[in-house]
Amino acid sequence: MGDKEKASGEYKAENIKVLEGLEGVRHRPAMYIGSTSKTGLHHLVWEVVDNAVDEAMAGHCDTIDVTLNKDGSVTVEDNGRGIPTDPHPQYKVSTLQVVVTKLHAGGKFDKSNYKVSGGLHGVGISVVAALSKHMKVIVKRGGKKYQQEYVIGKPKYDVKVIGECDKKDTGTMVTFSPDDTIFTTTKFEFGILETRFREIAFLNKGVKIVLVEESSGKKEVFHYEGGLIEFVKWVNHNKDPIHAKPVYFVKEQDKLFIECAVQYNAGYQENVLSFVNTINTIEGGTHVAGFKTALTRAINDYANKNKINKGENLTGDDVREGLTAIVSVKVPEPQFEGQTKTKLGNNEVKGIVDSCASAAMSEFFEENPTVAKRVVEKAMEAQQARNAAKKAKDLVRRKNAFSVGGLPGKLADCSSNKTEESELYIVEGDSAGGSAKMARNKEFQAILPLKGKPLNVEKANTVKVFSNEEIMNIITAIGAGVGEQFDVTKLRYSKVIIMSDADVDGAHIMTLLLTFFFRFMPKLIEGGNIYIAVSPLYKVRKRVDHYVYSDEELKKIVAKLGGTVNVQRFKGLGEMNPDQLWDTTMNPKTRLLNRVTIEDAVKANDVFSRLMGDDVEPRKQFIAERASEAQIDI
Ligand code: 1YM
Repeated sequence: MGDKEKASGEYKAENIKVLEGLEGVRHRPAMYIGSTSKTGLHHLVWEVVDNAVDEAMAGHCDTIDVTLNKDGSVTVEDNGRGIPTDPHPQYKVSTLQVVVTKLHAGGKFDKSNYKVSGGLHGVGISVVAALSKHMKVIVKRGGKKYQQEYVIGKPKYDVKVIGECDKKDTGTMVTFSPDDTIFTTTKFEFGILETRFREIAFLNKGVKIVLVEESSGKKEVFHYEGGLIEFVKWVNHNKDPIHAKPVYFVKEQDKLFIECAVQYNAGYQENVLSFVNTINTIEGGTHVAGFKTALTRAINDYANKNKINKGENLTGDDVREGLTAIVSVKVPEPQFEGQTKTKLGNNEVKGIVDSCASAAMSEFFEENPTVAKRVVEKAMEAQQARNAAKKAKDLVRRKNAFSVGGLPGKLADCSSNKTEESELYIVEGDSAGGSAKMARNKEFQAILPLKGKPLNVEKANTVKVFSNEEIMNIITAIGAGVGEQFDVTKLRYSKVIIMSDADVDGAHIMTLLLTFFFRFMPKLIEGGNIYIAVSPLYKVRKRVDHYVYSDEELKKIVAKLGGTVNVQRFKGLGEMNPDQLWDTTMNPKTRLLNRVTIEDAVKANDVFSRLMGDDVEPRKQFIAERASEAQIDI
């Protein structure tokens, strides 16, 4: 370590704090990586790549290579400074060994460095070592190549020099094979890695990430010099932008780094994606609050100054119709809050983002009056639509005045008023609705039958949405309101279960409803309150009844039972008698429910836009792929 490095305080071996041993990691892996399923497995890659990204954010690295090797292992290589290898003052072994074998060992205590450490990220490379049956690290630093190997986190030998290299050639290479006694699957998926790496590359402009899958020869390079400008265009790629050039600003103030890109499209949905140290903050937080306040103020100021909007001010909802925005901040010491620990809590961030965004937006509007005018006009349309929608809502409310407690007439409510035990079944068609009403347990199951296909909210403006009777029935039945007014304490059911036929029409209805929930009640999805009931396709009778959920399963069962017999195909839920419906789809003891979760807002948004766009093919494909999955990660 040179004197220069010491003086700048970037890395001091004695700064590495060691909290505890690694035994606990193998004992309770889920505590460190969330789960031992597919999601947890991919966390291992995020952990290692995060280290390389930290190095890139600190300005020392510009290329990260990730290779899925033929033998099932993964290699992550960066061209940063290389993990330090000098002896650690306390442990008297190489710092590299301390970093890999001790939990939470990290040297980045200097707050001028941004570190990826939120949610489950940031537990460190030691966790990866502990959960791998084999790991190898090679470091190039100071003209030498060092190596050490580990078996379930334990070093096989001391760090050794294995060769020389150019002094300027530096970096870290980590190869690991996940332990198959810990994980339910050890197969990495190109698609999952691709989505996250694209996001990382957008958020760290200039950083190049190369993903290669050796077995298939697939290769993707993620490298965006335009950063968030390209990100916002990419999110809008299947929408219709109302201005070609996104609004863009970047600012560094008080060790806080802020970057934003904004582009309006002709649609009606609001889409603000936010990140803190490249972590997707699904629940928003102070950075998003600051941005939203600034946007509303800047647009109102412009409209008032230029006398475009007379009278009533535009609200936040008005100015965000058709808005796509990426808000990315880098904070030295982020505080994460919320249910999924994806909400930024640092109070100081709000004001700084607000003032930066205000200045940048106002400047952009002054310089681009045509765009500014279009944006204001769009917000004014939203304002008119909102006022019309309010009238429509009042009308619906009055219409419903004669039904019990303002609830929709079609709702067969349950008798319990305890949210935690109550369930709402949204059922396709009146005939299935009728069977469901007979089949249900009245105590805690409510039934809301739907007439025909629900409205595609992706393609409708707010007036249309709020004057749609079926949609209003769903909103009133659930009871918690929509959008920013959504109040989870008013929720009337803890489970909202979509029950549609196991055919293409049923799957279409399901996606239309999911789109509605995603756009208008995303908190219900985030809170894990939305479920899809999986109903059987066949009944095979031989002494006892077997309910069968797929064609594949049918083949197996028929083979096992020794030839067909008695196979009944259910054409729809309405064809089942109430007993069958109860047994297969409604009895909490025997039914199969898929919980709908939002894993990644960026991916979800893309999926929904593609799903609900004009192109029919991707929709069919999605439905075919996803409809029967055990867990739907939109
Ligand atoms: C493929 C994974 O781990 N790269 C990496 C890690 C470190 C450094 C550089 C680094 C950091 C610092 C100084 C510093 C780490 N160093 C440490 C510790 N890639 C990968 N590249 N010099 C090098 O933070 O000051 C932990 S990670 F603690 F040793 F400094």
